[in-house]
Amino acid sequence: MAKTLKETLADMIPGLREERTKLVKEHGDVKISDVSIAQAIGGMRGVKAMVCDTSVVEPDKGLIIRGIPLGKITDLLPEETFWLLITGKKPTADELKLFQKELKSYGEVPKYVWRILKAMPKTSHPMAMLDTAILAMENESVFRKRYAEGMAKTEYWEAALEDAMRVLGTIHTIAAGVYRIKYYKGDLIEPSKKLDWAADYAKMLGLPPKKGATAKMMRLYLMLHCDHEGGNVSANTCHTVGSALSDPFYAVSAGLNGLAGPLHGLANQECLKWVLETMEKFDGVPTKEQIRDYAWETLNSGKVIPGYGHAVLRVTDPRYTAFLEFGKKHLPKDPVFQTVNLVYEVVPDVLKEHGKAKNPWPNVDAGSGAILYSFGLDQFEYYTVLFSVSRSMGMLAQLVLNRALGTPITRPKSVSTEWLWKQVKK
Ligand code: HAX
Repeated sequence: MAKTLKETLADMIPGLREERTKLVKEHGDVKISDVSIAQAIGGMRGVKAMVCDTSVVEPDKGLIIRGIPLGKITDLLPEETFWLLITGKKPTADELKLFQKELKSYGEVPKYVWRILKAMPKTSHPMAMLDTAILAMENESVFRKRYAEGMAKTEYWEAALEDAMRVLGTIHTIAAGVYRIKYYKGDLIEPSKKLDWAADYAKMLGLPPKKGATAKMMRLYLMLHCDHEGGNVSANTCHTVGSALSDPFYAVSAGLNGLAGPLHGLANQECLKWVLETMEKFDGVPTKEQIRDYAWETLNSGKVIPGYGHAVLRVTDPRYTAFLEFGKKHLPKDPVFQTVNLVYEVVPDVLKEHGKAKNPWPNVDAGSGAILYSFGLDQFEYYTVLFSVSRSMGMLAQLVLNRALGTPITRPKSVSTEWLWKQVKK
């Protein structure tokens, strides 16, 4: 008989704990990184000082989930992806079915969450609404209650998993509610008892089904944004907050606040805006020469070209490639998608000539907005909410594993500028 996620994790965790203890006891002194002044000042870029097993990002390959390059698993459902992230294996058909059923049993959004969202100013950013809702739901935290009752350290992961299931089971419903409340789309749409996570989200947003293509787009979108190893702003923030044993509602809400930044998740809203501005300026699909001119105009005015560059990647993001393939299949004649394609042909050379960006290639955000736009999601500032629904999977998988492994509170050492000068003079 198929095992639940909790049973599967319970089988895995003793081995993982043993491995971690062995690494620290027998090899704890092995050096894995040096830190330069440039790195200490420059956002710790490249410093290896945390462990994350859910996925890795190779500069020359992109996202690899549990040893599998992203390009090979883009057909996984988000639920299968979450299972893979947290357990390291794809679920069997029976495990998937059981997990989907279980996830639905955590799907109730408390009424006070809707009241809070409806009371927020209509000018609130949808990310502020989503993050507030998740934080408000902290009231439901099993982790917090059990901690107050004196739960043993070895049980932290079980309570964290309970909360993780509650966040995952409700975040798509809350996100859809944010959309409908914020953009006056009418009454909230109830979750379905049958649809998978992504298809249900698309339905609750109220998007037209387009003969099943909308559900396919949403599955792909939610799969592709699921995780990006541990050091990015949202994952790292969630990790740090969770390491203080703040429960998963606090930690995920905090991580999502980081995702709301324009250099991180908000870039997808900025990116489509840039593409549409180009189209508006040149009255339709621009020529390559016109895109080149506009790219230089953007750079010369001291702005970045959104959707291009990355802190780790040094090749075209495989997530961008997956969107490109989807677009070629489903939207070949869409003018916005055609413009995105042209931008890809022009901007890397412009950025190379500009000479600043270490990576002139597109990241995930360069193409995702065009796809969402053509499926009727024309509220750009909402795009990061979709990203958040997906990224909650990675943050939660990492968090549950960290509680299972007893990862201690994060506390790197900071140094003063004066101390840096002393090192320079030594
Ligand atoms: N356009 C113009 N300049 C760029 C650039 C771009 N797309 N990407 C990097 N640069 C510039 C940087 O601003 C920096 O300039 P300064 O030295 O004047 O500060 C210089 O090139 C070196 O930066 P880098 O080392 O190549 O890049 P960072 O690791 O510092 O930053 C960013 C990575 C993704 C933030 C950066 O490439 C950027 O701002 N890109 C545009 C915004 C974007 O697409 N963000 C989404 C990233 C994906 C993501 O996390 N999504 O959630």
